[in-house]
Amino acid sequence: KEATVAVLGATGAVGEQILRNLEKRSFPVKELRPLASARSAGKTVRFKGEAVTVQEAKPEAFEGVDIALFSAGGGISEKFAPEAVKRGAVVIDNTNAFRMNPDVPLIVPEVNGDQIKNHQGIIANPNCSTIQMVVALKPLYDRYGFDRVIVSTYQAVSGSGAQAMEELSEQTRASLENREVKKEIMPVGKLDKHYQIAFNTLPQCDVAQDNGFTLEEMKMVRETKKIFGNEQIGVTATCVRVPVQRGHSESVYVELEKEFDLEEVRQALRDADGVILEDDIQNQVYPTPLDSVGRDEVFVGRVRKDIAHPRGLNLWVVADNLLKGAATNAVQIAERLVQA
Ligand code: A2P
Ligand code: 11C
Repeated sequence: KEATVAVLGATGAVGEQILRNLEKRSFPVKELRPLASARSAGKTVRFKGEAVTVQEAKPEAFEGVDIALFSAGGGISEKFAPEAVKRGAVVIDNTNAFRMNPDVPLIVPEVNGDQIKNHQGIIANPNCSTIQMVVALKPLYDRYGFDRVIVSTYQAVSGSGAQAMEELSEQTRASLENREVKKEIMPVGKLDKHYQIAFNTLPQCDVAQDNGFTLEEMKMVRETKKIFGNEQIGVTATCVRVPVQRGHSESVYVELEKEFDLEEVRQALRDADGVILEDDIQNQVYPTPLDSVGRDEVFVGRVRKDIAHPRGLNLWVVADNLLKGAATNAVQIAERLVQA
């Protein structure tokens, strides 16, 4: 079925990748409607070799839209999702606005794609660092079970948007040229205090919560429970920003419920939907964020048995945060909607 598709945030880091993904996957687009702020109205975006004019996001812009992909920030989603749904669109929302709403399915197609049908107009795309972790853990959860995950992330600046990518480049140039390093965005654009990200790591992605964790860390906790449909799964996360443009990496540790054979674990990962195993440390084979750029899959390496716990398993999980972490996952959900 052909669909009229709106992309809200079409000029942003994720929006741009949504357009590329719709093209690459030959999504049946009847009409594309790129939407952004008033600042971008009249600019054009490239789609299937043509320049398509960006419109200002307004409620009327959703008239006649079948599928609306949102990636313009949580506040914008809260404002426009009800307007789009009222006009008959299904919203696939990339922000944190509706993820924990019980009426909104939180979907990673490889893990819980069967729940897409339960939507009432809005489907949420999980946070990028959650998506890649649950895709890698799904085959292990099904085969061996677990109720506790310990994760540390190494997150690229593109998770904070196009301006953050520009800030990393400019800070790197300024440092190397002994110019003043301007600190305006990282770690969190909307906070007043900023740190240098070039040649540094920052143990903060998103705002602080009352419990001492950051919102990014708490997203990993809550979203993992919801996606697996198991409130008993405990996640403890430390989310760190690193001076990488694209591609999030994660050190993931799980204690499996059943005994496991390492070769069997590797085979389960090889067989899993959306996973590519790159695991041979003796020959220096493992995934890196740079190699993940432009790829839709989740890459797993450094698979090893904990020395201190007989059922402990360590993994290194890498994915392009703008693709499987955002645009690809959203377009995969849209594909299931048009196929239904
Ligand atoms: P614009 O380019 O007009 O500011 P990123 O995550 O890379 O920072 O991108 C954010 C996206 O969200 C951009 O496409 C941006 O459009 C869009 N956006 C920001 N504010 C608004 C708004 N008030 N209404 C609609 N879109 C917005
Ligand atoms: C980051 N994970 O890397 C964030 C970006 O809740 O969708 C995505 C934020 C979100 O900073």
